[in-house]
Amino acid sequence: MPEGKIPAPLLDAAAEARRVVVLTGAGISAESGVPTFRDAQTGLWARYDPQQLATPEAFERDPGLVWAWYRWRRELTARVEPNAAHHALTRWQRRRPGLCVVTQNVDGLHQRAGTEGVVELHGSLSRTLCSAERCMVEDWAEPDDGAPRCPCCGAYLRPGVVWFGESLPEQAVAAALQAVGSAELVLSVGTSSLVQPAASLPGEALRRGVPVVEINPAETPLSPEASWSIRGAAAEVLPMLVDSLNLG
Ligand code: BV8
Repeated sequence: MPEGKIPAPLLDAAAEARRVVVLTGAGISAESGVPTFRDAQTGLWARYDPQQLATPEAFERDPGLVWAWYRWRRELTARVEPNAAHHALTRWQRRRPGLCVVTQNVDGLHQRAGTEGVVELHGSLSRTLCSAERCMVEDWAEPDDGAPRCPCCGAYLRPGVVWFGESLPEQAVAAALQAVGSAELVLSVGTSSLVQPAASLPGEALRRGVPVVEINPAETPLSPEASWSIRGAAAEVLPMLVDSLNLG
């Protein structure tokens, strides 16, 4: 990607900023081989709409199908590695401890790349809950088919993620708002900027006069409002940006 793709004023703002917030979506994990919500799911799941599966109604209707989908995603993400975009954010955070990643992703790849203090707005595939008590469950008997049951109360187990129609964890929302509220620069990387309330976070910064940079190969509803909207893949643009900062 030509160096010129990153505007000089952005390089200056990024080099000076001490408090940076990076809002990430499924696109930052695309180059690790994790299908995004808008890409067709692969194989068996190609015929399902993830937005229909990631709901309490789908789980109520067919817990075995929804559990199998999350088990497939958990096994897929366990087989992939963080990519250069995840690693670039870790490098940046090591030079600027005030950098905070706020992610919509549930794949845990930011943490596996060494980024600290990741705010998970939509939970994590690595956590499994009792669907009745909502307590974390570490060990369970995996049935040949169907969803496993809680060893304590017998209710179905569910993934520790936030489904459409469910409220986000209060602590995560508070942490995200606090980070954006004190940010000097916000990046929005690899998200379609469609899912609320995450999609409203960059606007909170813009309203404070804080610059917002979007990195995405495609246009999104954020593109016309962003201070800079860079058309490019996260694993190309983020390393280029971080390497150009001479963070000392
Ligand atoms: C809630 C976890 C209160 C599960 C997910 C207004 C306010 C509040 C709520 C709403 C509202 N309007 C509507 C709602 C309801 C709903 C919503 O936003 N609906 C949308 C569809 C309109 N929101 C909710 O339900 C939220 N709950 O607000 O609670 C409430 C309660 C009841 C009723 C009302 C309100 C909960 C939302 C969380 C849902 N859970 N994930 C799981 O993962 O299975 S969302 C899930 O989808 C992801 O986490 C992610 O957030 C979203 C997908 O979006 P992206 O991450 O952006 O991924 P996507 O595939 O869409 O796009 C990928 C992008 O990457 C693309 O732009 C592509 O161009 C780009 N890309 C591709 N390759 C690359 C790349 N970019 C860079 N580099 C590349 N190489």
